[in-house]
Amino acid sequence: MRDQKNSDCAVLELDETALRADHLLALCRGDTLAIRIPGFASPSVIRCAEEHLLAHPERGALGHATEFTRLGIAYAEIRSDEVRRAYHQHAPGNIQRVRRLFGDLASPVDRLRTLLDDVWPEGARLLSVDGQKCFVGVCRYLTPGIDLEPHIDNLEWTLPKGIRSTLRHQLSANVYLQVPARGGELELWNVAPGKSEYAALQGDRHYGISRKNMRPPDVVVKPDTGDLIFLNPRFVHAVRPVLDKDRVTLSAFIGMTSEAEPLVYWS
Ligand SMILES: O=C(O)CCC(=O)C(=O)O
Ligand SMILES: [Fe+2]
Repeated sequence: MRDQKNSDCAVLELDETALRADHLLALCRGDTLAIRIPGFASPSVIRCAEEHLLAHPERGALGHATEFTRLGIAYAEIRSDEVRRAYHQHAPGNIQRVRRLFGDLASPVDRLRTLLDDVWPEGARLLSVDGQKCFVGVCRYLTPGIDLEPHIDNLEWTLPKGIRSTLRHQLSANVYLQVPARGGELELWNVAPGKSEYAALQGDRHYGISRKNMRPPDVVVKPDTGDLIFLNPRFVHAVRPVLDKDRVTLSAFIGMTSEAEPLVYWS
């Protein structure tokens, strides 16, 4: 298990135009725990999200966990062939729904996609699994009282049987569209458990690690509205309980095989 106490360069704060492939590689290696790009979503994009996204009529409960709501099915929710089919079938429509919602403005998800394409030597593209397009840009709503327990994320857990991922690294990217005044901080640990270590920390929980089994986080980041934050989800991370209003994000995972291959993204 990687477990180094070194929070010197824990969070790198950058302007969008300064982002380079090396910064993403540093995140993959665990040299930095997060990259924060303030103001990635402009005030007019935020206003548009407030008008059209926050109370979206199709906002629904997450398949396996009704305390979380989201817009669009995420790959990590796939537990059956039926959901897998629905996921791919609705992927293009779900992408277009977020795009349309921003009207004449570029959606933060599309801006993230082009940013990754520009930054990475071989560009970036939407992930396909077995020839089928994935969705990207799930909108997650954490309502007051809700938190995300310490956890890690891994694409491999929900790939169809017989399909192995060639990804060497996975990153998370979140654009913060609404942040509560109190709560909703992102907690990061400089700890990347392997499969069996994670299972041991988890016990018989259906997701995540109990907070009492973790030391205090190495870094706590309070996102600001409009931020884009990248993190490495193989390192344990969590979100503190949201207190006064919904915490709303647009979210994507990013996969990396090598510098000679395009990045891939999905939700
Ligand atoms: O919403 C956040 O700040 C982080 C969510 C998360 O768990 C992830 O991006 O992997
Ligand atoms: Fe996560």
